[in-house]
Amino acid sequence: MRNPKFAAGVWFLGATGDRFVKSGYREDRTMEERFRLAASIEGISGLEMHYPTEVTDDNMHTLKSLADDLNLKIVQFCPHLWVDPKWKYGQFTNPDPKLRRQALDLAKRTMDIAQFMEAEIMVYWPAQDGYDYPFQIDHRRRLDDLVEGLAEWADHNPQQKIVVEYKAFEPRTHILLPTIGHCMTVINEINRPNLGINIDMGHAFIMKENLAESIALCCRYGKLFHTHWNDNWKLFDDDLIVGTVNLWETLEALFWLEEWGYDGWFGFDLFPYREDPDKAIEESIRNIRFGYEMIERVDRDELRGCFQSSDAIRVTQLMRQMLGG
Ligand SMILES: [Mn+2]
Repeated sequence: MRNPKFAAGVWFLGATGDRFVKSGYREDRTMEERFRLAASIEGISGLEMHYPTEVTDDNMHTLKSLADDLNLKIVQFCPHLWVDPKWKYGQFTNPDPKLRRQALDLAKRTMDIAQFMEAEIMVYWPAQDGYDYPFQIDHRRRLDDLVEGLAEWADHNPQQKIVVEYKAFEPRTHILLPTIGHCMTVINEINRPNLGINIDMGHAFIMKENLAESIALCCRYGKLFHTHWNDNWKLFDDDLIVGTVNLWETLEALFWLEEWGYDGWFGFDLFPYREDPDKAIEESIRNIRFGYEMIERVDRDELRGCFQSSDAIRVTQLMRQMLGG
């Protein structure tokens, strides 16, 4: 797999604000401008987006035609539940059954539109499903709701692939299903062929997961349907350019994805506040491609031989060889 399929999230192609510069560090772009910007990036052949915020009932036909004209596949299509304050206490796990039902209805409607958009994957990010304080939620009940909600959504259209994207915190201090282990347990319990996982590399990093190990658990059960790429300092979801901080873990992930035969998308979930988003994507693509070149500098069978001998000294030498040493 020397030519991965790369997709860009449209949410960071416009203005990206933080809580200090709320309106963002650059001018915003319309959705049409974001589509065209993505299409101008060498290597990008897919887009990721949300309904009903980025894609709306009014613009969906126009945007689908534009994507077709630009030769861009709609990869990820996601119900944007966490941006509506009415779900501040939970989406599929809201303690109010009416709000829970509304969240599921929006997810199902998004799934219906995903058919029209010919989207490959739908994402469920629990986001507001979680808590901020001890004793704030009924842990037994909220987990029931999450399992039942995901199962009901998956059964709404068994032909449509869904992935759960785990992340431990932000916006809540604790989001449900914070790790690959939590996620796999629930996915295997629900046990639907169309329900899998999206590993966001940065979300794994903030829980000190080693990517290769998380990938192994997910691929063991055939549940790695999608990947999100970025980097961070393992304290917060910084969404930096791929491979800039945790280079070795990223290289090992690239190696193991190839070993597992992963043929899914590489989606960029970056959040460059100050950098041009197209440049941040271009650098991420270059780093991933260069990562493969680095891995290629070492004989694959010799590397596999190290797994047998567990010879860390030889591994160190091979790692230096990857760096050109
Ligand atoms: Mn992500």
